[in-house]
Amino acid sequence: MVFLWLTSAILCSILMQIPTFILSSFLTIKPIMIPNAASLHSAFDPVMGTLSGGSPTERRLSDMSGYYADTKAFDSLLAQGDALHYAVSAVAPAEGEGALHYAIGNLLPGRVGREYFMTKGHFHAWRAAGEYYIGLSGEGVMLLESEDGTESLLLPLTANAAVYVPGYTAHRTINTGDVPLIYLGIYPAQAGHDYGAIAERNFRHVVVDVDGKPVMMAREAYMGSGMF
Ligand code: M6P
Ligand code: ZN
Repeated sequence: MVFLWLTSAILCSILMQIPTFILSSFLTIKPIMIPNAASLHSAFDPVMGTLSGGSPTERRLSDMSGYYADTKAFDSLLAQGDALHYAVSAVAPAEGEGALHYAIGNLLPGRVGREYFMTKGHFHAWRAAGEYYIGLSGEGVMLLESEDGTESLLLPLTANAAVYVPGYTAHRTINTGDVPLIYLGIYPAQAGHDYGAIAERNFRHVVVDVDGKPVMMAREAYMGSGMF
């Protein structure tokens, strides 16, 4: 009796699986693709600004030609040597819609004239893409500018602070401290970098040292101020 009951229970459960089996063989059910496990984990050093498995990009002072307002100060600094200005190490574990990439940035301290050392700054090629910046160490600010250049915003980027960069917004990182500014940027894989507009017209504002404090000032006002 028990044997009969067991056999019919097993038969029933096999029969119940059949429709699912047939269905799944006809429907293309996308398997969950887990990329190479090693690329899913990376360790970063919040003070050294390194990231395991990242692909590195280095910007030297000469790469910043045309970005700083005080060209005399820029030329005399460059004459002392083409030093490393900032380094970025990016991890791209997956591509396509929904995927995220991230990078650690290490921006050295210093000034060109009164302007603090900064990144080139960019829009995203896919304009709607936003980005999170997370400060790890050092002291800095993020300069944000709307696409039409009419709105600017300066936000602190320090350890334990996050800055959200909305889509359609140019963003530049600026080191206002005395030690390297280390931060993470997390962005959609499809964001892309568009440097063209900034290389051509730059940000409308500069961030300059006034009595030891960072001040955001209209570029034209700074140029005509006699401050350099
Ligand atoms: C962050 C991220 C990177 C970016 C880097 C340097 O780490 O936003 O995508 O490349 O900062 O900024 P930029 O590309 O403007 O030189
Ligand atoms: Zn970005």
